[in-house]
Amino acid sequence: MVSEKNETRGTSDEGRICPVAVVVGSDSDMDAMQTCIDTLSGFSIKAVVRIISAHRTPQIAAEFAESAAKKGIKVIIAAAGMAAHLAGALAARTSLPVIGVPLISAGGLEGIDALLSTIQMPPGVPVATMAIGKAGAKNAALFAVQILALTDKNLRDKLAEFKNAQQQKVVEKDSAPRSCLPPERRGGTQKAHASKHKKDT
Ligand code: C2R
Repeated sequence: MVSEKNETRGTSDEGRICPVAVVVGSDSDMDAMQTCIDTLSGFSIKAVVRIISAHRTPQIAAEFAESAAKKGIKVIIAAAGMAAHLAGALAARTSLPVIGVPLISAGGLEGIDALLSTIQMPPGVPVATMAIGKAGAKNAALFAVQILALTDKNLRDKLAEFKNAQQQKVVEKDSAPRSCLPPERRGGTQKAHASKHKKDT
């Protein structure tokens, strides 16, 4: 039986409706998924975080998925290692978008086991599967933000800022002096690169 406490935790965090739930199969997955939680926080999204296993707590998993939409959750992120059936099991019981994150688990097959278990869903029950590990954890958060941004202008603006900042970081790194580059590229800016390219063509 699912306790009253579990019901409340699933609805909100500190009395507030959370649009994203981050569900992990075990507390041993929390380190990898902290990246996901931190990325969501960067967009001022506080997630409901739950440890639920389709294998070890199947009843709680079923009840969580079936009641998620009416609790105000809009996107479920499900992360697990080994035979990662968690995302698929939740997706089977809700129409909310489910984003799966395959994780590397001690004793597992470097995440390939979790990747295949998460991505190879039968037709009719989609799970949006991310990359293995921390890259996937971060992208799961961004994908959830993109879904929520469809109906939230504030989030759309924040996503645009995020993309600009990300681009800027790469451009700055590209401008840093590097001895292996030809002299005209050392310490050059993107503009310098563009003008050289123009001259060459
Ligand atoms: P423990 O570290 O607790 O032994 O778990 C977890 O996500 C974790 O990566 C080992 C691994 O088992 C995974 N697990 C699943 C599911 N439940 C737990 N794949 C599930 O329901 O899919």
